[in-house]
Amino acid sequence: MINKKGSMKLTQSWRWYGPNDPVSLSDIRQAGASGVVSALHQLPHGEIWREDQIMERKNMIEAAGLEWVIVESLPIHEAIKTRNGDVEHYLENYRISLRNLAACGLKTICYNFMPVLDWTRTDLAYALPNGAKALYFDWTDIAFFDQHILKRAGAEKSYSPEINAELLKRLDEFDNEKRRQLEEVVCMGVPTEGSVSVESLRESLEIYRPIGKLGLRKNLAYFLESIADVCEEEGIKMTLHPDDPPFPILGLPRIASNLEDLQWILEEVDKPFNGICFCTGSLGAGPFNDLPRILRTIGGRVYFAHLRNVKKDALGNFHESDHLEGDVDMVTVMRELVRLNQERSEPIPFRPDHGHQMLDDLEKITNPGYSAIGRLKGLAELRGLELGILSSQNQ
Ligand code: DNO
Ligand code: MN
Repeated sequence: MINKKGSMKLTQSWRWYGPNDPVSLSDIRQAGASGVVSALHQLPHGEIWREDQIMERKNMIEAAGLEWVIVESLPIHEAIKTRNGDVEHYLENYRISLRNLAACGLKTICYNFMPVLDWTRTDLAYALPNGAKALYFDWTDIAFFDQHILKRAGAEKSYSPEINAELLKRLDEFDNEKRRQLEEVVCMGVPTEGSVSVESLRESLEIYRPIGKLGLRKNLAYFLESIADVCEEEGIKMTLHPDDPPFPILGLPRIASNLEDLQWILEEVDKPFNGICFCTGSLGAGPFNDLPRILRTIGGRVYFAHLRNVKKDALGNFHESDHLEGDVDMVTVMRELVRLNQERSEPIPFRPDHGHQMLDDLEKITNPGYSAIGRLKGLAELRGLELGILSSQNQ
C-alpha cells in the first residue's frame, strides 16, 4: 500500500467484549468505527485459543461489516509473570494460541504484565459536574484499603505524609458500606473475568515480594524471548499495555510505567515484534510522564494506541476526563501519531480507550469505562482532531 502524505488515516477501532457485551456490533458500526478489538473473554487465562473458536468470533465481526484488527488481550497467566513451576506449560500454550491466531489472520496482539490485577480504580461512578460518571483513583481510598482491609505489613510507608494525614482526617467516612464498595472495586480485576478475594490478593503479595521489580522485568524478558521465534515466523506484533495506574500499588511491582521502563523492555528484547500499546490514559496518570516525548522516543515500536485523558489533582488522585481535555496534550499526541502513521505501510489502529457513562447509558448496566455513548463522543472528537491535522498539512 502506498502511503502518500495525508492519504492514510489511523484505523478507528472499538473494544468489543463479545456476544455478551451490551454494546452490539451494529452500535459499533453506527459509532463509525471500522476496526474491532476483541478477545475470547470466555476462556480462562492460560487456556489454548483454538482456531475454530477464533474463526467463530472473526466471522461474527465480519458478518457485521467490521474487521477484527487487534486481539486484546491474549492474557499472560500468573505462572508466566511469576515464572513458577508451570511456566513452560503456559508458554507452550501461549505459543500455540499465537500460531492459531496468525493462521486466522490476526497478527497484532495486546497484553499486559501487571501482577494479579488489571487496571485499578477506587470508584467506578465518580460524578462529574455535568452529571456524567467517570472512573476515579483516590490515593486515600487505596491507602485505607491497603492499611485497614488488606492489612499489609508496613503499608503506611508506601504513602506520602500528606496521604496518611488525609486518611486520618477521613477515617470516619469508611463505614461498612464504603468498605464493601471499595473492596469490590479494588479486587475487581478484569470486569469480564470475576474478582480476586482479599485473601488470594494477600497470597499473591507474598509471591511477588521476592520477585520485585528486577525479577518481574526478567520474567517479561523471558516471556518475550520464549515467543520471539513464533512471532517472527508468523509476522506477529506484540504490544505491551502500560501499567494502569503507572506506579506501584499495594506493594506490587510495576515495570511498564514510564519512558525508562518502556525503553528497557524494547532494548532488552530488541526485535521489531516486541512493541508497545501506547495508552495515553494509563501513562498520563503518572506524575512525570511527558506523553508527546514518550511517543516521539519509542514511536517506531508503537503498533496500537489507546486514546483517553486523565485529570490529576494536587495529591495525585485522578479521574478520567474528556478525551481532549486533561493533563494529556492530546493535540500533540495526535500530531505525532499522524506523523508515525504516514511512515507506515499499514495504518495504526487506535481506540477511544474508555468513555464516560452519560445520557441514556446512565440507566443501563454497562462494563465500567466501556459504555457506548461516552466512547462514541470520544471517538468523534478524536476523529475530528485527526482530520483537522491532516487537512492543515495539505494546505
Ligand atoms: C486500560 C484498559 C485495559 C487494557 C488491558 C490490556 O487502560 O485499556 O483494560 O485493555 O489492561 O491488557
Ligand atoms: Mn488502555
